[in-house]
Amino acid sequence: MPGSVLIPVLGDQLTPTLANLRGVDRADAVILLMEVMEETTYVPHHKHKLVLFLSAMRHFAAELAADGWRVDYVTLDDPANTGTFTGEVARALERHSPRAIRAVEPGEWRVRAAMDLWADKFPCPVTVLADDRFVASLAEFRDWAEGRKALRMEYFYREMRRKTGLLMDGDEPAGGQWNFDHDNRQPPVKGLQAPTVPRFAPDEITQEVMALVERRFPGNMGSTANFGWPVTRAQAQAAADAFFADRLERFGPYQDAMVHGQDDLFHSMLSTSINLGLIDPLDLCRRAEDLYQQGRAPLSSVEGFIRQLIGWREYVRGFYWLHMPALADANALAATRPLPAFWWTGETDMRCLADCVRSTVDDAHAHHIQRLMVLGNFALLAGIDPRHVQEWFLAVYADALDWVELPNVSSMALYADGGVLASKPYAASGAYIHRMSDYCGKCRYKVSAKTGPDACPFNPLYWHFMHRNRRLLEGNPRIGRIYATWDRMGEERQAETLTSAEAFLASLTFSSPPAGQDDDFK
Ligand code: FAD
Ligand code: DLZ
Ligand code: SF4
Repeated sequence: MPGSVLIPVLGDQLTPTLANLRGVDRADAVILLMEVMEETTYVPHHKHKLVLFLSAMRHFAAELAADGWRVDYVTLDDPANTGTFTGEVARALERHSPRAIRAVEPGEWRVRAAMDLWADKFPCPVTVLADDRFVASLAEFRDWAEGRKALRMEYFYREMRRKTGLLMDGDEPAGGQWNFDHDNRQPPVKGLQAPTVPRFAPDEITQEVMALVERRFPGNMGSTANFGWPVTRAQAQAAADAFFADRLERFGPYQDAMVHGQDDLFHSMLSTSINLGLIDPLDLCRRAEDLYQQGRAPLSSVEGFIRQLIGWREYVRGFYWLHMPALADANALAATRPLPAFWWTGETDMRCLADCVRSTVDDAHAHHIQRLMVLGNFALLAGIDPRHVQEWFLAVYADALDWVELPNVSSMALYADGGVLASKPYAASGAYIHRMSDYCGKCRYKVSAKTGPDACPFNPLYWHFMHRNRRLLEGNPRIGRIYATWDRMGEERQAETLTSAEAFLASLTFSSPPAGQDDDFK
């Protein structure tokens, strides 16, 4: 339709009320969805992640077409596909000769940099609208952050509570407290069993994508055979219904718990649906709040869930855009080690790490505390180069997009920004993992042993980390006291500890990430 408006919609913008679709006359628009090699290969994505994005895009295109929109969908196998968003928009201009392009700002810096060139490159006007699917606009976050010496999520979260009115009694927080964090750290009781999370049988569209992914990305992590993530709005709603019915009640207390083989526990498993735009996080918060008001869910669980969404999720997004592009290269602790090979295979005697990697390989998922206190903690203590860790997290989790992955990995887990996001490093010895999980009992290592070949590697690594970063951390009031304990150990035990850590580090083997795609398609 010459003279219409071209509306590009990216793979994480699958929302019918997206800013560039609102107020547009369906008869005057062409929506463009693009499967492109640049997006499918910028890291070696887990196969579930590839299926999730491509299948959800295809389902969204069908939903829009059924709703009366004209949709132009470019598949990955299209022989004329240029492989980039910019190249595909250029081709679409030839097909449709639109009078204007109307886009929504992308979630990633990399894509934003490409989109910023469109206005000069293309002959028609380009409008890039703000992504208003968040509670705080980027300008609001910037204003909040300006002039503050240290940014802390807790204070931003309170602003978001006030702004949304969620769990507020007038000006006061419901229950008289902003935060029920201390109630949300229960270790798992013996025999703790969580309800099963719904999985969605692949329909014809998903099966086609699964075949495409196996054909073109055979070496990537995982297998499409057990794919079960929600790929439509209806499936995302069903997943949310199951969470509210079966798991929200115990979400709070067991938020930080880990149980071998139970990958989801009481978590919502909704991050993929939220990040793709299949489900609105604010709707989820309101549903949780209703359940609290009806007396059907405890405040500590509901507050904990809402904090993750309007607190952490909003906060890391604002933080990402405030600190990019420097954040991507941050390495305050000068960590240089490559990623150990077992991060790709799970082949390690460390039972906690083996289980977290196994869950990741199986389902492109691990829950928060596994990501932070097992995988992230290990990478921090072992001094793994943040760029390798970031690339791994971005590749292997189905919910991973740069804006949410990077601050979590670089600033939260690895302290690579030197303490801008987190007030102290999330560093812990084996005792923490032992307290919060059932991993240690059957591990080949002894969590109670501090040094020697049988000692839990987290124990000497913890002190190795503290020792080698003393200059940077000693002045930190939240961690500095730990050095008094180290000094009291005496030279002999200190030397033994450092030798144990170094022997473990020397035993690590390294490998490159998987190839990414079949050679025939390179
Ligand atoms: P739940 O535990 O049920 O939490 C509810 C929701 O809150 C999540 O769906 C998510 O949308 C949001 N949320 C919770 N914690 C965070 C957080 N720290 N930052 C942002 N949102 C949060 N989340 C991603 O969406 N993508 C990532 O790439 C990602 N990478 C991470 C890397 C590391 C090292 C860490 C420590 C955390 C990361 N997270 C990431 C945050 C969190 O681990 C996942 O959102 C969560 O595990 C998803 O599972 P769930 O939906 O069951 O979450
Ligand atoms: C993650 C992903 C993948 C694997 N493939 C595509 C794709 O082919 N087309 C697309 O529009 N989006 C994809 N995505 C999501 C994008 O990476 C994401 O929308 C941008 O990075 C946001 O800036
Ligand atoms: Fe992990 Fe150490 Fe426990 Fe083994 S003993 S499961 S390595 S924390």
